[in-house]
Amino acid sequence: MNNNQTNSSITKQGSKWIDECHQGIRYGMEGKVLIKEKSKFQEIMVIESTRYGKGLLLDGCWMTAEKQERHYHECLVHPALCSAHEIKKVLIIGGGDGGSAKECLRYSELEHLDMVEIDEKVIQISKKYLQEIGGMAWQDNRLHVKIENGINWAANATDNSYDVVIVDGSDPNGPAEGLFNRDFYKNCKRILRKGGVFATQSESPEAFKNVHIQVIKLLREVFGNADPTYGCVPMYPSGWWSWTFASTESPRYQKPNSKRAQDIAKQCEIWSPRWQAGAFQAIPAFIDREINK
Ligand code: SPD
Repeated sequence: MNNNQTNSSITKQGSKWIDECHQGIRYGMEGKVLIKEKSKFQEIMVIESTRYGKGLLLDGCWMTAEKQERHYHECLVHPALCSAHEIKKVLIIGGGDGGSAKECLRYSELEHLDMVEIDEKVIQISKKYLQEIGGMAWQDNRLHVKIENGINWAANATDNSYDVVIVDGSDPNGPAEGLFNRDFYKNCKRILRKGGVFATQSESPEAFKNVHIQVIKLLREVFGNADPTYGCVPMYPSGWWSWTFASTESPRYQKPNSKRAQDIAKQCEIWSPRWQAGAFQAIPAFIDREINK
């Protein structure tokens, strides 16, 4: 039997194909649209998919889905939180669906988590439709949600005020554009404490090759140490995604603290110290050449 369906008219009743179109390729899921609204910043859509549960799109681009989110959030959060010297105070810029916050709040050492999300509607809609993604994060009194522009937040925050800074934004067009530039990265470095770690989603090495390379190069210039990791998020363009980590004194993000890692790995679907070691090694040759020349 052939399970591949290439004809968009063959869908379950009431479902249709919902696609992100990128560079002449469609990345799609079969499902139903539950809500489609315009906020001050973007179009927000939640769908119920046949395969990956409920999913979120911003301006027509896939952000996350219930049965995919751990492929992304675990890989963004745990290399940073397992390796920073301390993790008492953490900042997430973006992350309005709550998935990164949920991963951060697994650490009992964490005392205070600021989440700075520009679009309040993303949070409202995620709380209502995507409860599985944020889990209990929204009820955790260590989480402090600020509705603000993350670039301004980083520019105005006090020096040495966070142990970890995580950037969980969307692609570099629309509201997330300023999360990919030097001034923003300089502020992130300034607000990190000694022994701190910076983490950002850094797009696809295939579908967003230039942005991906630029992020790594800029972070190396600003922090001194920065390295990408690679993994699989099937719903995103090319399915091949990256997260880049940076720190000042040494590439400490490559060495998870074994006690923390042991506790967290038990709760993870994708991340483990072994996954992390492999992910830092699995640099595609064409990217390796570009970032080291
Ligand atoms: N092209 C997709 C980029 C999405 C990166 N952020 C996703 C947000 C999930 N919390």
